Amino acid sequence: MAGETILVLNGPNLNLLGVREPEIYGNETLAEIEEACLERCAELELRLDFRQSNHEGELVTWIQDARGNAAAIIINAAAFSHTSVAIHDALKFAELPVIEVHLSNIFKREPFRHASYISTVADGIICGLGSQGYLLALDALWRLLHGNDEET
Ligand code: CA2
Repeated sequence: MAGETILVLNGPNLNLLGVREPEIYGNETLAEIEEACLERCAELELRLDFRQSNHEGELVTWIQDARGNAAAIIINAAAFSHTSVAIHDALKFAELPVIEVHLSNIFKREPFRHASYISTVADGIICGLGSQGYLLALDALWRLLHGNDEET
């Protein structure tokens, strides 16, 4: 069965997805996004560890623990993307492939969302494609981990 573990981290308020602001973030709940990621991981023979926290320190601890336990990280740090040097430092320390995901196109929104502390430590960034961004990130990581010579 499943091979490498992909840690998918979700930051503050993403537990509210599907409940409010569907015009910005879509209709899907975070549980539905997790389910779609699980299905894609099954196809790619990856193991999924999908988490959400409203607490910066908890996200930092999970990133620290990923070193040696996960093969790569997908992170939507939500509002912490725009504020957290601590998450930036933890991702740097983890020395793992990192893909930053945002549901919305942060560059089409308020100027304070245009800068992300995650982007400078990420291998790739996907934004504006809704929940599809998580699935694209899984596909991209599979290729990063296995090279470009095999087709899925
Ligand atoms: O577009 C994204 O994925 C964001 O990371 C979402 C964050 C926002 O602060 C970032 O700038 C962009 C906000 C997540 C909060 O999600 C909510 C969902 C439903 C209702 C209220 C907030």
